[in-house]
Formats: sequence, structure tokens, C-alpha cells
Amino acid sequence: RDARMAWWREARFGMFIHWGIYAVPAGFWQGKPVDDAGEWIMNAGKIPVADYKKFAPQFNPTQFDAHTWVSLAKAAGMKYIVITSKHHDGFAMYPSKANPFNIADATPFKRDPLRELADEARRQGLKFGLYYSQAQDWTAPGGAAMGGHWDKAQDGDFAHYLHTKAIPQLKEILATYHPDVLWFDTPTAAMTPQLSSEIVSLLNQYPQLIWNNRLGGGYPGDTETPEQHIPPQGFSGKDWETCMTINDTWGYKSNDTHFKSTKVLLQNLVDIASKGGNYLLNVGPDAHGVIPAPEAERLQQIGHWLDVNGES
Ligand code: FUL
Repeated sequence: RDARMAWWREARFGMFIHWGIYAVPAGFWQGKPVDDAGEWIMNAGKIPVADYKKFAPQFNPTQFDAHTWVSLAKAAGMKYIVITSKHHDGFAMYPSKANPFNIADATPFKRDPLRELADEARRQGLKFGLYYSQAQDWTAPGGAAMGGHWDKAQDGDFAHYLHTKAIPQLKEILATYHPDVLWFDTPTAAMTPQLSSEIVSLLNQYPQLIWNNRLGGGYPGDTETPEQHIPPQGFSGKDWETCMTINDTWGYKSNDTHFKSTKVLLQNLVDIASKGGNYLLNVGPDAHGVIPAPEAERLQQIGHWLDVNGES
């Protein structure tokens, strides 16, 4: 385990990327702002499945450039990136054979951003991780939804969802991109020990893989994941990573301009590093494929400060 965790323990700073078709509505549904994180718009706005799926044909992020994103992470001093391969909305950001609600089959954008990012990250010496929402899936029948389902199209059996979508997609992303990290999320009660163990058998085929504590079924995973806060004493004897937004949303929202200052972000990084943790700082690219300028600026300023004051 120590050998497997070695790079991660030294990394200290990573880029979280929440990117998906929720960047199309960008926080607005039927002309009104929806008061939740951008990637939660479908749930918070109780958007019917068929209506939500209509965002996919509008998603054509032609300005996406993996070199620009990875270079920004690198300039900031980040050593790894973790990007959403599928968030709670169920939309796969890569060409999935297991389910048609994906970037190749449902959008006009005929590229594979995960392939481009994985290759570019490795070219620039960064590790590459994937986020995957294994339990919540608001567009697949049977997928879990926090707060409960709001559309009959969501009805179904959870184990069936897991066996026909989540597990096949996890197999795909592991075999295709060989991620260094798998970042699970929101394990609902539906993730029983039995169902979770099926995923763990799959993960065990990748002995170098690092995965977090959000799988479910009582599995502790490799890393603690405090969200939006820094544990005052860290976690003694555990590997931990604080994930945090730069403004107040993970997925892009056009009306969220509540950006933390570079000074606060740097203080967080230093505070976390001094307590033995990692800082996974999020960016929310827009529907054109661009990381919002206020976020990019802050990352560049952090990198500049580290160049002057920090180590490597
Ligand atoms: C949460 C999710 O529900 C958010 O959308 C986000 O992905 C965050 C990192 O984890 O629990």
C-alpha cells in the first residue's frame, strides 16, 4: 500500500474537473436560476429525464483543448487531475459502449475528452484520475437519486442498473484509460456490502489503483475525502484529500461569481499540506470547453507564488 500511495502522498495538490452537459443550462432552468450546485440542476430543478437529455445535442465544446487544461494544472503546481467520467446525471463524458447516453452517441462533439486528457496529462508528467458516480444516476432506470425519484422514467431496480450500466462502465473506463485514481461519490444505502464487493473485485484487478472512501458497503478505500472543509487536526494515520470549489459550484454556473481569493486558496493549500493532506481544487469548465477565466487566473497566481516561495 505504501508503494502504491507514494506518488499521491507527495502530490499535495490536484485539479478536480466537473464537466458535463449541466454546463449547457449553466444554473438556469426555464429562465430561472436553480439554487444548487450546477451539476445538481436536474435534481434540484426536478427536470424530467426526457427534458434533461435534450441538453446533450446542445453540448459541442469545440474550444476544449487538453493541452491548455493540463498546462494550467501544471503551471498551478498540481500533480494530478481527476475528471468526471459520469456524474449523477448519468451522462458519460467518453464514448461508452455500455450505454448510449454519452458524448459520442448523444452529442455533436465527436471527440473523446478523457482520452485527450489522459494522454496529455501523462505527456506532461501528471497522474490521471476519474470520478464516477456509481450509485446516483438520475437518467438510468433504477439509478439512485438523493431525495427520491421525480420521474417515472427513473423507476427500476438498483441492482439491475448497477449490473447493466455502472459496472460495465467502470470496466470500460478502467480498461480504456487506466486511471491512477478512481473517485467514487455519494454511496447511498443501495450500495450494499454485496453489491459493493462486486465493484471491489473489479478494482482489485488494478493493483496500482487508488480509490476513495465513497464507494459504499463499508469499504474504507484508500483516502478520506473531506468536502469543502479542512479538518482542524487532519486525519492522523490516514491519507486524506480535501476537495473544494473555487466559487460555490462544482459544475459550471454562469451566475456564480463568488470566487475565493488567491490568498485564501493558497492559505488552504499550505494549511492542508502542513496537516499531511492533499488539496483537490475544482474547476468547472463551460459548455464551450473553457475553464472560466477567474478560475484560471487564480490557478496561475497560485503557481507563481509556489515558484517564488515553494518547493518544486
Ligand atoms: C458531492 C457531489 O454530490 C457533488 O456534486 C460533487 O461531485 C462533490 C465533489 O461530491 O457529494
